Amino acid sequence: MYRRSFAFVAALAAVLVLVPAALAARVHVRVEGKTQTIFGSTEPTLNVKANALDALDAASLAGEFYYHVAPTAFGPYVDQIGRYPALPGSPNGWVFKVNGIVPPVGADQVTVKDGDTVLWYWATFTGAAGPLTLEVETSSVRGKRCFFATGRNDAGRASRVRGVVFTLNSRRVGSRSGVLCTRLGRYAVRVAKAGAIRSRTYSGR
Ligand code: B12
Repeated sequence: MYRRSFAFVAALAAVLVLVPAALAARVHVRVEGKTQTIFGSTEPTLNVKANALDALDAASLAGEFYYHVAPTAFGPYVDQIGRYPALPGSPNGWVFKVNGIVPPVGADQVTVKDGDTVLWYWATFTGAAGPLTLEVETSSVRGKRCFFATGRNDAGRASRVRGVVFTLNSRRVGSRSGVLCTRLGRYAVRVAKAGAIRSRTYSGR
């Protein structure tokens, strides 16, 4: 009798542990700081409880970095990630995108689902619009591997970006055109440009 009720309690405990993990969404998360990547240059997949604020929390847990949430009239507001706080009165601070778009509401209001990508980044505003977030597109052209630097605006619209620096297998290569072609092979590539948010690291053949 004692043994049977022990087995029942153990089974119940296992269910209670497994159910929340099963309910969590599997989400790609990256955090780009002012001067370097704070978490997840390859956008690893994390278990995220429900929303874009939880995605930051999951990354903070996985990457052991500090962040701070302030209560405001609009709701919870992330006023610091890592070393840098968003100073009151300054136009710069922490912004997030989900699947390449800046949502017009707070992070706790944006529910995420399996396969989504959440990017948190330090944004410096020079005008009304935020900085472009960079991506690398790739294709093979006449037996060569070519990389194309693309920038996405707040609404998620993509355009070619010129005057960039690619980091190709740890080697920095400037490109005025925003295109870099090299021989076929294994690569790890990312792209950066002053005033834009560096891309994730893409790797493959
Ligand atoms: C400046 C500003 C920012 C700056 C803040 C810079 C800084 N150093 O603090 C930056 C660019 C960082 C920013 C970020 C965001 N913002 Co903003 N921001 C504004 C703006 C233009 C002015 C706010 C202000 O300075 N008020 C004056 C000061 C004296 O009052 P305050 O209460 O102390 O203001 C603070 C809070 O408003 C806070 N704050 C700023 N934005 C947001 C957004 C949310 C959701 C929360 C909870 C707090 C918050 O920062 C202010 C300064 O410390 C307002 C529009 C407006 N005219 O109000 C939008 C506004 C508040 N932001 C908005 C949004 C959506 C965001 C983001 C969620 C966008 C995103 N997807 O990333 C992020 C916040 C993410 C996070 N970090 O948690 C919306 C909020 C809508 C809503 N109903 O929730 C607004 C109303 C713009 C809009 N019309 O869409 N923002």
